[in-house]
Amino acid sequence: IPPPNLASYSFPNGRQIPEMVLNSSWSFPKDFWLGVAGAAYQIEGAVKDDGRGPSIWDKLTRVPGYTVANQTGDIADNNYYFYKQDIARIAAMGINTYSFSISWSRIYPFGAGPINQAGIDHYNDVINTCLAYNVTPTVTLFHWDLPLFLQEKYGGWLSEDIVDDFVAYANTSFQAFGDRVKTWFTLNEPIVFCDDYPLPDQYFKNFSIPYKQQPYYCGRNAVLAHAKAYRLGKSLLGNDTLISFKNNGGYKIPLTNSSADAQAVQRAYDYNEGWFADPIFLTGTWPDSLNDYLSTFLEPFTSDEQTLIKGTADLFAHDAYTSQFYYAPDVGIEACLNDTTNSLYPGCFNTSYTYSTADGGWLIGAAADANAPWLHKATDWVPALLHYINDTWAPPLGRILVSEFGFAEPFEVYKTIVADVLTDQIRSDYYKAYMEGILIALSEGLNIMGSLAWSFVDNLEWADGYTVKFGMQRVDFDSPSLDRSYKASFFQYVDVFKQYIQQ
Ligand code: LGS
Repeated sequence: IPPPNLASYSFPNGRQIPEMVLNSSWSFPKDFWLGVAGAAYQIEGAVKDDGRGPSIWDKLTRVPGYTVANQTGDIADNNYYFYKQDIARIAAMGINTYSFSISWSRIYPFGAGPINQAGIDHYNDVINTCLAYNVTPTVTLFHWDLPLFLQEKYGGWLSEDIVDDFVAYANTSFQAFGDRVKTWFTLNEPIVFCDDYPLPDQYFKNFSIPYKQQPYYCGRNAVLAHAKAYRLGKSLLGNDTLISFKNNGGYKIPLTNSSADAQAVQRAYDYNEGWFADPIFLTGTWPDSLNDYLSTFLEPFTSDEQTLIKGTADLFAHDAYTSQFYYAPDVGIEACLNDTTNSLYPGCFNTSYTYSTADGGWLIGAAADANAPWLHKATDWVPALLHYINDTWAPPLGRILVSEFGFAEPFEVYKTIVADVLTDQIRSDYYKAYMEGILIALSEGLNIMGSLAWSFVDNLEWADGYTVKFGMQRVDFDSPSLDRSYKASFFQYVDVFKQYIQQ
């Protein structure tokens, strides 16, 4: 792939690259959420305790080779038992918001049916502990750990049966915790659990739906489940409660100035962000370019469904880690679209992480990457992406939340000296540049509600097991008490905030 020509690149919203940074005009509003995030299966452990039922991840981690070294979340950070320490430690750093997910299988061990009171008691105490420490809890209902029974009963998200079961689970959670939890995310990154994270065929696939179409059945059911849960949540909890889903995706830069690459970028946004954001924020249905393909096999949303779906988010919660280059397939977009055997169909865009390969791509977005062009610096792409979201999906009251961002420092897992792990310079630079990117967006008038750093501790990075570490705290996995230690990046994250918080 040739290096991109960035010389005459301009942002789609006409935004110019700031030549000089006017730090004096930067500030975080007083009510900015300085947050951290985690998710149940990645941190809790205790997978067989207190009546929890199995989730698909308990089974996936038993599929030989599915995770690195067959690592599992059986113990993880043992946060199920150590949550009080974990909350105390984030509060001590000055964090004001904690984003966690509920394990559906702790509330409904069978996915549906009998409720497990121990699960409700647990999350009640997590929430109460947050409040006792002046930390605001925000809750994600579904962060990929589907109760195994629902997968085996009807194929999980591939079946429309999931909608009612999800809404029942959401209902129970809203009723149990809604008096204290004022921000809810229904689904975490639906594109990832529908498309990017294929479940092994032999275990989970529904063979009555052609393989290539399965992500879109999942997506259809996910949108409906979200919309129904949203409507229910708002009617139960009222307007002071904010509900949305967590979308995800980085800033997309065309590799060249060709119109084909510009089209590839647009198609990528349609697929990656628009698949869920267009129906929920704009139209009640898919973006046109996606719809051209989906309408060949998927029932379109009825007009009643469109009315149900449209307008079911109170903020745009976006997980954005990086910027990436996009370009048209070699054959061109038209030829790609006409070629149904093409593995890229229906996307017809390619993506590349041109500059950093040493770490498998995670480094993209770091200001510290000496080889990164200016456009890769978080101070440039973060505000550009936030403007793009604001201009394209016009969230209510302009509310945008960076609901995940973070950095897996290259080579961290190979460091043998603990002090080297704890002085994580590159991750620190990433956090600083990212927060400055948010400050720039704020100074340009965007309503960025807060930032939730992923993650407050090293944890199970899904199929990567414990070999990819996103934590701002190290966990000593060899110590019996799984001791946590702050890394320098945690201080850096908080320091930028302290430096610019309105007095
Ligand atoms: O742990 C997950 C984090 C880590 O990085 C979390 O459960 C997810 O919600 C979220 O997807 N997470 C995440 N996303 C980063 C995507 C970065 C894209 C760059 C990939 C380069 C190979």
